[in-house]
Amino acid sequence: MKEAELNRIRADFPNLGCQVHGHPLAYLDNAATTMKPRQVIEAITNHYRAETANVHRGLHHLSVLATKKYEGAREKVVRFINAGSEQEIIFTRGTTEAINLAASSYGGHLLKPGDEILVSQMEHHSNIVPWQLVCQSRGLRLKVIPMDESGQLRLDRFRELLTERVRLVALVYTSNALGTINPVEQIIEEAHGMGAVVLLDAAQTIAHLEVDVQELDCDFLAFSGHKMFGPTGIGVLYGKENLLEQMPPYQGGGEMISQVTFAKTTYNALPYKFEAGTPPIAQAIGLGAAIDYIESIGFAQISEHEELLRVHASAQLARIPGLRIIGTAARKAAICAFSLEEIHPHDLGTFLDQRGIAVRTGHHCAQPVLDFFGLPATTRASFSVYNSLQEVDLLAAAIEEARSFFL
Ligand code: 7TS
Repeated sequence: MKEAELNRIRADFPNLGCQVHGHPLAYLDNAATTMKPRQVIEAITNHYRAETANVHRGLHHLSVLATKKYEGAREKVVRFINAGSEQEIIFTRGTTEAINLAASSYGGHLLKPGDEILVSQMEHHSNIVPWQLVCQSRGLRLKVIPMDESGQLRLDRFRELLTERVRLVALVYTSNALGTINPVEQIIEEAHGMGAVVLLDAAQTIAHLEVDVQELDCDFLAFSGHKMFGPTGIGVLYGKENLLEQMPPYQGGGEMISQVTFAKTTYNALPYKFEAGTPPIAQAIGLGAAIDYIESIGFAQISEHEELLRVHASAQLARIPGLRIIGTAARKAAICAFSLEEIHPHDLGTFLDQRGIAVRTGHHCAQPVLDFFGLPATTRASFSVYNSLQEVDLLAAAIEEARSFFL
């Protein structure tokens, strides 16, 4: 990307211009959440400033307008991931709630005792615990696809585990702790061959790669708005219509019903059956603006620039003595996790923060990954389209400095 183009993109993100401890911010914690462009901030504030109303509930002007914008955001999501229709897009609070919805409604009602669910060793806790809960309550079994030292799934073991008892595979598309991009196309095809459905956790993919649910043929897909330049409090569960039709509601309340009597309640049509209560209206509108923003840059440019950052960061970090990159899969996103000799990641994170560099340290809500590598925590730099090669250099120089300071 030309420098002028990068500067133009950076100028859209007011928060990138802030100072931290007297240094310009270098924001390298994009896997946790991304910054928001002014287009998204304006869409949200405009709703609250000039167009506040509840949706689907009023005939008055503002309510009609809010409904149009809220449903317009859903149409944008349909186009963005190439879903079949609006019926297949359920707004949730985020990836976590999307997976909980699928686990509770699909896992809790359409799977039978003795059925098996496959997850991988590199899942975020939000794609482990909801399945554990449903396994406990329904007598299902959870099995784990292991990975190798590079952080790639053991496909040989996946094939051994994939028996006809496996009814569902829940897999992370891009690992937040390792950066690994899993071969989801192949896994979906093989799982379908055994009659299992597949849920993809696309939280770390959605802002970085084009996702086409019809081409992938995944059965469910979950993602969060706040990791794709949108607000917190909004996410999506995509599900194939025929599956969502069979699933019972996840929560009860207003909006999700057709008729309520004390004798019997009937439910609303898709997707409203799964959207009980006043939905996150401003957040959905913000998500729609975030989709417009991503499309205005284009995935070609996003992928090219992030790949440049990944290659440069991997090379710069690899030169630092004693630094061990955790996650060296052949296909990786711009997420670089590492350990540095005996320096505790929290000490390193604090040291970097003093220089304005924001990284995340800890287990990244993926404790089984850290257990596998025998580490209590790692330091993780994760990049977005607005990061620069200079920020990578700053990070590498500050790590070198930390090395001399701590060792
Ligand atoms: N799945 C993956 C792969 C994630 O990385 C995360 C959040 C989630 C699910 C949960 O998303 P939420 O929006 O519902 O919370 N990951 C991170 C992270 O890596 N650092 O902070 C949050």
